[in-house]
Amino acid sequence: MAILPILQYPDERLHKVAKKVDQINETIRKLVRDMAETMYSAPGIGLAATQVDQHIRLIVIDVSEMHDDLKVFINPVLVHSQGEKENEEGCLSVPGIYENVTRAERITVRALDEHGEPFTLEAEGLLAVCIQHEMDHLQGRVFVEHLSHLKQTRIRAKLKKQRRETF
Ligand code: K1U
Ligand code: ZN
Repeated sequence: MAILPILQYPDERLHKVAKKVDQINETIRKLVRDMAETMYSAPGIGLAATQVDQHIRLIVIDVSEMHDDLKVFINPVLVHSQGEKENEEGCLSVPGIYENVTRAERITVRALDEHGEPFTLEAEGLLAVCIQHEMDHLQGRVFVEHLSHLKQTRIRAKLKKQRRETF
């Protein structure tokens, strides 16, 4: 397995729209394992292929405390959403920034697993927030782009300062 580099906002590649996976093979399963290892080591609770510069519709998520409930979504489709709720979000591509975003409270998503088996999942709470955050990544959208232009400008300045101080 391997830990993959994660693209950092405002890298333009984070704005690419991911393409459908047309064949679920050993290459895809290796990417799933590498993305899971990258997510767990970050640490994070989700990761979209876009964030590791692979522009295909693939997401991994594990919101369990014990890191023992990996969920793999290939070609996910949101089939139902209900309600609205504001939640604090973070992003491995925007380190150190946590902001409130309003999203659907309950969702139903259809996807394929890493063996190509279709499944339907109803989610609420952190899992629902995380699925919507990761599906945004597949559309080339980073969570800070839900915020005002003023907040986005401030976040970019903060990240620049953070990076100047690190390197
Ligand atoms: O997409 C990503 O960069 C992953 C992101 C997912 C996410 C978190 C919170 C709300 C919505 C989506 C993260 O995992 S950020 C890190 C984080 O939230 C976390 C890290 C360790 C333990 C618990 C949470
Ligand atoms: Zn993210």
